[in-house]
Amino acid sequence: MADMNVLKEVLITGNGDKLTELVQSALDEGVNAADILNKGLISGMDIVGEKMKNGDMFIPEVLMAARAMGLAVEILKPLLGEEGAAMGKVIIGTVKGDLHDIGKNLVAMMLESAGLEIIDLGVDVPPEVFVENINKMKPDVVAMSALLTTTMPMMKATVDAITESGLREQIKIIIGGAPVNQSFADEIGADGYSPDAGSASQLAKEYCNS
Ligand code: B1M
Repeated sequence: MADMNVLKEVLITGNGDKLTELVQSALDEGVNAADILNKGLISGMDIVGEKMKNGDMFIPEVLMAARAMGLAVEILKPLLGEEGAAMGKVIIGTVKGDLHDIGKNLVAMMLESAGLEIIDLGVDVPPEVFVENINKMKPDVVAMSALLTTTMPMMKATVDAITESGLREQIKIIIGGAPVNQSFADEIGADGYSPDAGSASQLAKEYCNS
């Protein structure tokens, strides 16, 4: 039977080929795709984070683990979708100064599989680029991701820029990422916060339908 500890170990070593093999065989054994993602890949990435913090892993190794995770997520992607598509348009991006995109990509993937149209602005997105795209693309929801405590203030700067541009009333703003929470969302004037990709998809659907 698939062992999530082995999967985590392989993720940490950054061996993408071995990881995708393990993910495929876990699926073949009937393990649920969401369990592989949450109990294997995301929890493996948490260990990578700990090792990074303690100086036991360095940036090139973390990048290899991140790349391996991306390959594994590609396999899971078609299996994580939801039924019953809701219509709506969402702009998503990681805020300026922040290059972390694994969580943002997972959120984008869940939203897409929930039937929403996604405009992914990528990483390191300045407030004015969010504003420009809201103007041009007329989304229902804007989703922002930040993984660094130092880039959290950029979420407020982005909300402020959207407000100053006069576009705030036309959209809902939702935020997420490891260092942020509901009270930070309230503090910066966002409409909502989601701790993970699944709940982000629920929240975005709600806002698109409201
Ligand atoms: Co970085 N990094 N990193 N890193 N990195 C963290 C975030 C860190 C916690 C590691 C640590 O020290 N323990 C730490 C931040 C400390 C802090 O701010 N308090 C850190 C640091 C310090 C740094 C650098 C400064 C290191 C350096 O250069 N000295 C540097 C900064 C670069 C920059 O951004 N300017 C840096 C660089 C990198 C890499 C490039 C090497 C790589 C990123 C590769 C990539 O993304 N393509 C990397 C990685 C991989 C991590 C860790 C290990 C893993 C992040 C991850 O992908 N997690 C991370 C430690 C950790 O988080 N455990 C760490 C898996 C992912 C699925 O989870 O992104 O949380 P997450 O997303 C979740 C939820 O948060 C939520 O849903 C997702 C899925 O459920 N969510 C949203 C996310 N966005 C959302 C948006 C929403 C809703 C929900 O919108 C509505």
